[in-house]
Amino acid sequence: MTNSVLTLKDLAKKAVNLLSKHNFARIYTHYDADGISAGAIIAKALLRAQKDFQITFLKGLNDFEPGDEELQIFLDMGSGYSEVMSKIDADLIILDHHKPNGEIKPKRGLVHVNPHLVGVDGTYEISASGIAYITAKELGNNSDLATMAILGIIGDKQKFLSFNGEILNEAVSFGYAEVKPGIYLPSGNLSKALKMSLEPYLDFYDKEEELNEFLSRIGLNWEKEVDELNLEEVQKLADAIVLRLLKMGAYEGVFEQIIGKKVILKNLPIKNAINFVDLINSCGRAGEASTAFRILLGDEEALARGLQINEKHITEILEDLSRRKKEVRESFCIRYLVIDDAPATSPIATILSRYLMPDKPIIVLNIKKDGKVKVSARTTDKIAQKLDLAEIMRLSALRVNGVGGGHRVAAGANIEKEKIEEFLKEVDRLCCAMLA
Ligand SMILES: [Mn+2]
Repeated sequence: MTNSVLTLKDLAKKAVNLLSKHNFARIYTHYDADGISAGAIIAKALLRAQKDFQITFLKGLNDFEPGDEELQIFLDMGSGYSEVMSKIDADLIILDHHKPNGEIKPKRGLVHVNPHLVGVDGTYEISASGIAYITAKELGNNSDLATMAILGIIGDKQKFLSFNGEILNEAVSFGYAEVKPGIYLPSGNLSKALKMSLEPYLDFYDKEEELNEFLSRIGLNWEKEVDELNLEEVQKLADAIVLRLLKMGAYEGVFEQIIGKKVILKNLPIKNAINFVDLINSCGRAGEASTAFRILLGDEEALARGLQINEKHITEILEDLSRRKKEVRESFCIRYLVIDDAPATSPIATILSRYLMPDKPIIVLNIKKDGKVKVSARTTDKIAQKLDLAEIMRLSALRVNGVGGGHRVAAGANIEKEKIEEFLKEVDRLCCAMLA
């Protein structure tokens, strides 16, 4: 039910009202950069309000067993699982930007803060960490947490428009963040940054010679630090990167996202926003979401550990990708890749859909050891103008007794191994139907 009279801020106020009745909250959040940042924002705000919490990081709510705490907060999840939410015997706060699915019939108090419920776009204009930030500001003087919300915005590949734009403006005007001309690249020397970057993915991993040629053509030394390039050097590098991406056949929509500005987070332990997002995602995928969470709360030991996890994880992804890209199959309206027990499929799906094969949606199916299949579906926002991957995943999974959902450009599903063929056929059929 849409209630256009209410705003997100009104809903956040209601959430704070419900919060005020409790001294302890059980928090459940998603294990990616947006979810972990949202968790850190709420945790900090609760601590400052002298409330206690326990936080758990989840991949999803499929096998969810609720605890018996009086107040349970769901971040970056919950909206799509009305049945699960309706069974929980506790006061509930849901701060989520995924499309609501069905009506939640709460056993006790419920505040559901979701942009879709108030006519705001939840795909590009606000993410869970942005909603958490708006809520935190209603709870106390928490505007310094805007920089954590920025991590979630970047992590979910949203745009700095509308609510997200306001969050960035606030962070800048209070001096917590700075926007500088630059390129979206991790910090470090040029050679390493160009090789290890996932967004933009530049396809230099295990292509040492090509990389040397690339750098010498633009007259830059590989040892030069990315953060120390002057404006002229940034410009040269940006031009060369655009040329390379064009040659690779990358989706042109990535250019405006990676070239032009660079966000510096002055009040967080890692200043380069891109690096921080990569690190949080790496920790989450490595089963170390709590390490990322502790880094956000300022733990220095956790930071040292997180840096190691990140380097190892990115190397694994790049290696996996260079092996698997030849195995991508094509059908009428999609491309797909079936892999066995990969460490992470979503970055592979993202890179394939944005940088290497952007002309059709890409479906990556990861067969886990227990026979369950985790599906990641990705496409560009250009294709997503016509087609909704969340809907396609939901319907195709439903057909084979699985579950699916997500966003228009990035969605997923869980199905059984025996159903892969039938599932892919349905995905292809629905994509063709929507694109026609
Ligand atoms: Mn999210």
